Amino acid sequence: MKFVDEPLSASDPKVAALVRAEERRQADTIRLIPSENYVSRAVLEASGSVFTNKYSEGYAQKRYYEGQQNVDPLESLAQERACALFGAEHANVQPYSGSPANLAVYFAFLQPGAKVMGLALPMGGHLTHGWNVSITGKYFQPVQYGVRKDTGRIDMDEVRDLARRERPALVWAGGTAYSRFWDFAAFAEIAKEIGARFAVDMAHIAGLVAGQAHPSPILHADVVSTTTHKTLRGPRGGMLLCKQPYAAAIDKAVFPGLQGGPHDHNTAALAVALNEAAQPAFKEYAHQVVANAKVLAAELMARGFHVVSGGTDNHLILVDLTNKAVPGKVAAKALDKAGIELNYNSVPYDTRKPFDPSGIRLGTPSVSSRGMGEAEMKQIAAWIDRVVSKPDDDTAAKVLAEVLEVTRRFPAPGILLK
Ligand code: DSN
Repeated sequence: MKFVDEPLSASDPKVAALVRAEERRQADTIRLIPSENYVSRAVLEASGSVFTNKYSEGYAQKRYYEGQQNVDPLESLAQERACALFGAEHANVQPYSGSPANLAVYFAFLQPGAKVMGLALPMGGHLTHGWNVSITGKYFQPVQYGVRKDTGRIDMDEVRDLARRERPALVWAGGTAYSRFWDFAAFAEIAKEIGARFAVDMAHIAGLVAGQAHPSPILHADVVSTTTHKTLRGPRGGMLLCKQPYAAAIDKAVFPGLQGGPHDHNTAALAVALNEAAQPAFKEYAHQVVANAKVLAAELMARGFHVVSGGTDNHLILVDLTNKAVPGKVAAKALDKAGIELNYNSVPYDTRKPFDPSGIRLGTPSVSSRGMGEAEMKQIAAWIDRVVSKPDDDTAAKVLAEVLEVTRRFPAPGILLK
């Protein structure tokens, strides 16, 4: 039974080496993928705790396994912290991630074949809001709204007209590549008028909502889904917040409807992250994320980059590189070599294919967690410009040397390099 007490480095040097290498990569890189972040050491410690050993199907005081003396208070604590942080009436902290959380919304409220309305994936929406390759677009009837070609923004008159014409049973707001405020009140009014349920997927902006740097959907939506690992800076996972009358249906949809045992180690880490997000420092962080994104967007535009919608209200920037004559994938791969990590992304009305699109998507949650500010955003925009203007190995190597000098001045949270 030697393996039981051996540290990872002794029991599995191959995996240990990959963990060390990933720590080094995350520390040395300017990470701009807007859905990623750095968790604290406390969140990492909780997610690597013995709660990973436990099964606890059910909910507090109503479990199907014994030994819940610590899981029950843990899950209740996470629920209380979630409700307090977001001003919600009920929280379910068991969804494994965002897609299962969203699927639970369908299961709670709809019959197969029902009409659902959401922002189309190529316009900045999410797969699970009814896109055709997703189960939500195959088992339900999708109605998709977009953004205006001239403004890059959602037009609420178009959304209203489409909703009145199609009368979906569920309306989604929320997306993965939309950089503007959502008019949650207008969506709620439209859903009410047609007798639809209104769901908000706030995965990308949850941390901004928690830190009051973005309007909250809680009072407007029947149910709010979120992941917990993006701007919220928690472990990988999902969460549903809803009004009390929907609590039983949502809980039943998550378990036993969709999932088995919750991942209690993630619940522990989520409880820690929710407590961190309730601190005054997190409010400062959320505002810095937005301030940094605005500076980065403005600096890119000053260098001739076409930022979709002409800027950002949140943590995210979508850039159409068509005028630079460099495809998104070429730019993203050259930037990765230069130590600047982002993702290639479709832009609204893209004429290129999703696997080789015209744009890049970037954001400021991770660099803001490192304490970077305006000066660094200006520097990052200049680096992006240099690499996109000349996406070759020589330019990437020169920029990488400068990137390393800056990343070493801003240690990555949660990572103790050995
Ligand atoms: N993969 C997430 C993102 O990057 O936005 C969405 O599910």
